[in-house]
Amino acid sequence: MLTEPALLPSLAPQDLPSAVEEELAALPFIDVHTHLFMPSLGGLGLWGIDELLTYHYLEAELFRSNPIAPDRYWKLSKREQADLIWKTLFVENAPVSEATRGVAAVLKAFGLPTDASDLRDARAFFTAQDPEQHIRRVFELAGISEAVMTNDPLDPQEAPLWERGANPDPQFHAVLRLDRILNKWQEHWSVLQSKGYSVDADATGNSVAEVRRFLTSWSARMKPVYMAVSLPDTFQFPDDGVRARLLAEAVVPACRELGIPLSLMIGVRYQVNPALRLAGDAVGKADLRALERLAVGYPDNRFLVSVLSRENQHELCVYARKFRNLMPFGCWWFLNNPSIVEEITRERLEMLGVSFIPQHSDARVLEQVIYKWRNTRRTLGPILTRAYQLLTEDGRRVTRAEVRSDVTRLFRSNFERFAGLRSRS
Ligand code: RAT
Ligand code: ZN
Repeated sequence: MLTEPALLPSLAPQDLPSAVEEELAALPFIDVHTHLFMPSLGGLGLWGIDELLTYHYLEAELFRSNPIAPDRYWKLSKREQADLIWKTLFVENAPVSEATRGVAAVLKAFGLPTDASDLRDARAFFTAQDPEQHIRRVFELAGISEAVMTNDPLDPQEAPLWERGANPDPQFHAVLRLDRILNKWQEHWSVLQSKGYSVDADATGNSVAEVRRFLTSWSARMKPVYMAVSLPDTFQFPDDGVRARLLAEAVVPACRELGIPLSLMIGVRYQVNPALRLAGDAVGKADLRALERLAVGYPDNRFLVSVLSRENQHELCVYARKFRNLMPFGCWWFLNNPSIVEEITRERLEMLGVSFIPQHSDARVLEQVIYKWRNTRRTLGPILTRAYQLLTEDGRRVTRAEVRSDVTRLFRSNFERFAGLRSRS
């Protein structure tokens, strides 16, 4: 039996909501997956009102409420696109969707009008910001201490910046993204070849060893906290394709040697409507037996896993109960809506306790972290409170220290430990 002093001072049921809310507000979170960039890669980073409005989540919504043909839309300048989205989704309609509401929340956070007929004030505000100071302020407002980037060594814009030696920044962590190598080998093997790696179109001969050499060399340059790939709903492992071979023989051993996890984001149906470009991807239910084979086949590797289909979420929890080398993270993309986040997070808490990472922002535009993390705190507060209320009703009160420790695990230390962050220099 637990002794009374260990439980004291326990929280009375009526104090639970505010205790949870305060702990969530006080902790600086780690944003474990974004598309943001540290200042030394600054040219790549998106920020400001025009980028916020032309986020691909909003572009998808534009085409539902405005008759403009995608072809015509893509010919407009960024400014004209932003004006059109503002007029359609914010002036002619109330911005009630998750992605539109987010823009309103960002404007409000900076004291800008949320119901203006045009973007003059917002543009003037963002243009006046010093980029580096602005990043620090946005992180403060979002309640995050660090953001994990997505860094593509085969991106023609990004790679040269790293090759010249990009200055690291303590608020940003790098991630070696593998989509071009694992999903688009046919289009990219010759790029590796042009960089001095002896690879071929069918990934035969030395190719696998050379890909591993490439990953090792880029890891030395980027110091990634993990490697990552997004995968289709049709992903199978093992199979006799190039992807599975490169995964098994180059990526997995490289991650193991470096002591870093591999992040698998599974369930995208790429370009079901190519006319929408980035907004043209959809979702499909995946066969998570592929994940099972990775987890069981490589017990010394660690896998961060996010699945895009709502239908796969329960299975992912079951697999996480079987394999401690799987870490479920985030409610990704089409799942990042309060109703779905709530369902998934409750399921995870019920099945995994606090041994998972509830959310990442996936921000592509700097200021999005403000609304995305605000929404996460708002959704998570009642869910955690409810879990503690049920526990209290069942006779076990919780202490403030326990709430703090749970919140810390969920939004910081599960990631730090799983990625081995603390053991790095
Ligand atoms: O959520 C998104 O913005 C998607 O377009 C993807 O970028 C996804 O997050 C990914 O990293 O592949
Ligand atoms: Zn992403």
